[in-house]
Amino acid sequence: LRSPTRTFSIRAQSAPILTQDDLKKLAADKAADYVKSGMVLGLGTGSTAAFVVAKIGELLKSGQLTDIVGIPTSKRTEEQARSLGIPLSVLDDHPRLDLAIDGADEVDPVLNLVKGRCGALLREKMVEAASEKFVVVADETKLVTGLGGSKLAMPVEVVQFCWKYNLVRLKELFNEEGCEAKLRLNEAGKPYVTDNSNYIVDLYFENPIKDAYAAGKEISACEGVVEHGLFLDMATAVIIAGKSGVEVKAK
Ligand code: ABF
Repeated sequence: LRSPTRTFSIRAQSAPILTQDDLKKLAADKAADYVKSGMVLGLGTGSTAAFVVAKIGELLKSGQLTDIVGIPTSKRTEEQARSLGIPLSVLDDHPRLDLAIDGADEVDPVLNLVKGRCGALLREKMVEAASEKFVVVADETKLVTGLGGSKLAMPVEVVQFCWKYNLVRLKELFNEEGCEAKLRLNEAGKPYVTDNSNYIVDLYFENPIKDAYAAGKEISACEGVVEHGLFLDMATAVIIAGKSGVEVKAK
C-alpha cells in the first residue's frame, strides 16, 4: 500500500441544493488558494479546470494576483486563458512549474488518477510531471475504490498509423479485467484527433485494474502508444467537493 493520505474537511455552512457544476466551482475556488503571485502555473483542461482558469483570470483582473505565467495543457485551455488575459508560455521556455491544477476522471484512495477523457492527457501529463506541486480538482463523483472502476473510458493516445493493431494489443493486455477497447470518435462520427494529431483508444474495464503500475508500464511498452491516462504518484493534493463540503486530501 502507498503512503496514507491526510484529509482536511471544510463543511458547507448551510445545505443548499448543489449541482455538479456548483461542486466543481467550489473545488476550483478552493484550489485558487494555492496560487500565489509570481508563479509559473500549469493550466488544466476540462470543465472543472475551466472554473480554475476563470478564477485565475478574475484574480489577475482584480489585481489580487500578479506576475502569473500560465502553461496551458490544451489548445482549448490556451484559448480560454488568452481570452481572460492570462500571460501564457510553454514548457520549452518554463521547464519547471511551481504548481499545476487540473481535473481528473477517477481518483483512487491513494490519489492515483485516471485522466484524459477530455482528450488532453499527453500535454496534461507533460505539464503536471514538470510541476513541483500538482493539485487535482474534482467533485465527489470521481472517487473510485480502484482505477478503471467507474466503467467509463481509460484513454490511451496512439499514433494514427495502424491504430487498429494497437487497439487489439491494448485490449489483450487486460483480458482478466474484462476489457473493451474502442477508437474514440468525434461528433461527426470520425476518429477524434488530439491536439498532437494522434488518435485515442478508450479502454473500458469490467473490473478495476489489478495493478495500475504494471498496467501503465505494459501500455507504455507498446510501440505506437504515445501516452496513457494512468497518472500514478503525481498528485500532491486532491480537492474533492461533495454535498457536505470540500475536502482536501494530501499526500
Ligand atoms: C481533465 O478534464 C482530464 O484529464 C479529465 O479527462 C477531465 C475531467 O473533466 P471534468 O472536470 O470536465 O469532469 O482534467
